[in-house]
Amino acid sequence: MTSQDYMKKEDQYGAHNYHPLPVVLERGEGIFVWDVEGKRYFDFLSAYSAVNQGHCHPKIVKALTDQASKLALTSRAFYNNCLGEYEEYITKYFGYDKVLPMNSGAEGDETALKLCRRWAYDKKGIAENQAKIIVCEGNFHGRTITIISMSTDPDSFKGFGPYTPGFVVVPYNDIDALKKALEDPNVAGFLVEPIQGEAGVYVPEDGYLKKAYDLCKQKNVLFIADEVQTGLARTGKMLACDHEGVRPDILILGKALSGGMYPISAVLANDDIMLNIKPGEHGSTFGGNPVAAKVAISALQVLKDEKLTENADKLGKIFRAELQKLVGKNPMVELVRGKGLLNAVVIKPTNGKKAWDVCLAMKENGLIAKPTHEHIIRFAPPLVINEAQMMEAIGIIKKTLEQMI
Ligand code: IF1
Repeated sequence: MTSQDYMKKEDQYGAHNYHPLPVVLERGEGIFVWDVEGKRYFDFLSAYSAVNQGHCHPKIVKALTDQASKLALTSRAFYNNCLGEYEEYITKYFGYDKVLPMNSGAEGDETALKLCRRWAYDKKGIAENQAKIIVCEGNFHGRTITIISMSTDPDSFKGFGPYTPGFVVVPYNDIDALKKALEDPNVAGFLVEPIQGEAGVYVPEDGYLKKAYDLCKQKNVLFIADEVQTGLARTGKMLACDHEGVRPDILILGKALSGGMYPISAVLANDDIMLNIKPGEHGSTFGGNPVAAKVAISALQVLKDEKLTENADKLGKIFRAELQKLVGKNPMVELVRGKGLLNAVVIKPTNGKKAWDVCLAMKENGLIAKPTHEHIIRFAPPLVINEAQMMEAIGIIKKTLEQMI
């Protein structure tokens, strides 16, 4: 079968809820993926930051296969010999009392919302059903009905009402607006992405997160960080909140928690927040299963063993410095922004060509990435990329942008 055959089959039998770049991938290893015709590409999306450790990392594959052939799923109706080991490992890794294991990032965010509301009623003393959670314009936290109820993007929420109440929207990166919203005594939490990924790698001003955190503490409001995309070394620190020394009251992780090997998410918090949810009040069939437990331990170990945080910081600076040289030279390159290896280039439509056309042309030149919204291309390679590979990839990006004008 050719790529066309595969794409036709998906079109015929699959829901049309995506518009993928026309490339059919068959194999991945490290920073590279190969299509069904055997062509190699630099992967500059990393499955939206799920493949930080590189495709099919041998240590993570081994953790998966070893456990999968021993005991894959017990459900939480019974104990197993993997979950406690994982819970101890991840809570010590990030410095929290407890972890609540889930599967998708959206489930992680939903869990954080439930923990926040329950804390509001049981500890802060907000009247039942009156708790409010502040979120930011341009947020992306997943695709469930409650999460899209917080969204300001019609592509996420339009046509899916009625919506879950209890959310207050403030502009991102606007401390005054947050301060005003925090005047409401029924506010229980502030849910924020340290860098807004889907919004186009929107990096807030230095100090925003710390000021926001301090305002929340003054008002006894929980600071909830969605690090599903920004966490796990992606931005050049283990957590994006670490850039400002902020320790979230509730931390949400996902994606690279498995190195792209398995759906794994986790919510971390201390006992005064975590223990308000009692047995039987929350959970999931696969949450914290033995395979997920072993895979997550391995994926976290790889981040530290291979110093991926430091690598992301170093190579991210090279990436932005090199692409910045095109600003003012290539009319298509309007702006370069990001942190670590979570970067984006804002493309100015030129000669009728826009971000999507740049991505198609880069694909022809051996590098795959995808626009977020119409004019922004996100560049997020696996964090295992080395300097020589980064320079080669930058060469492809520059060559492609030259060809477009
Ligand atoms: C899609 C976007 C990125 C996330 C943050 C929670 C979740 C995500 C900060 C939910 C998921 C994914 C979802 C995927 C594409 C991708 C995405 F374009 F949708 F917005 F990365 F920016 N918090 N992001 O980024 O995690 O339930 O997916 O495991 O839905 O198209 P999930």
